Amino acid sequence: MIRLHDYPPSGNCYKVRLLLAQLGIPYERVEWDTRAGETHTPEFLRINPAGKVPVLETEGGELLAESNAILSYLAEGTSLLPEGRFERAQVLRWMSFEGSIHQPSLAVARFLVKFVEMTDEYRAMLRQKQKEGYVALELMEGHLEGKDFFVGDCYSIADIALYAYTHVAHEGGFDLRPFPAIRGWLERLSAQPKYVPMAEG
Ligand SMILES: N[C@@H](CCC(=O)N[C@@H](CS)C(=O)NCC(=O)O)C(=O)O
Repeated sequence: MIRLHDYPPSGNCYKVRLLLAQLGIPYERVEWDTRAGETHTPEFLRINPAGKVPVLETEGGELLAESNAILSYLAEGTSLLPEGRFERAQVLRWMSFEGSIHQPSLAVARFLVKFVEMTDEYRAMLRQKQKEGYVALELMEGHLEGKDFFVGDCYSIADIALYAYTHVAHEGGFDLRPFPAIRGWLERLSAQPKYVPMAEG
């Protein structure tokens, strides 16, 4: 059986749990408490030398790190990863955007608000991350106007990748009221069959 090396509060791990649930794939979970440093133990570093979850362990025992790589692996051959060359590249585009612009701002802001004891230095960092996060949200809003999903007319892993930290953006101090297209898209995603929320994922 597939095994997921997981940490429940992590949006990156939730992306994988959401996709596994929607594809109806059974899996085992091994939890590592990142805040207690468990992903930097010799035992975990053998699983991922980068010291980060999620990591997927395939049925054959292969190890795959990086949430968006895991989404691509699991979605292969399903409707969640389009077949057309251009559409697949668009999925990659939005997952790259998530990894390079969206996650480093929205996920880090959430981390600072939720998990870090505030100092002046962290407060300044939070302000910067929120500024960058709003730029990412503006871009998403512009793209989603008049569209149901990020790529073509279909729900894809690009949506799942971006959903994870957008639906908890308020936890990082973001106000989504000025973003009606994003709010509509969030509702559409949570209405998908076999949706699981983050806490129960
Ligand atoms: N780019 C990676 C980021 C993974 C990541 O930052 N994981 C966090 C939890 S959300 C982690 O394991 N942090 C532990 C640490 O850095 O010590 C991905 O998309 O999977």
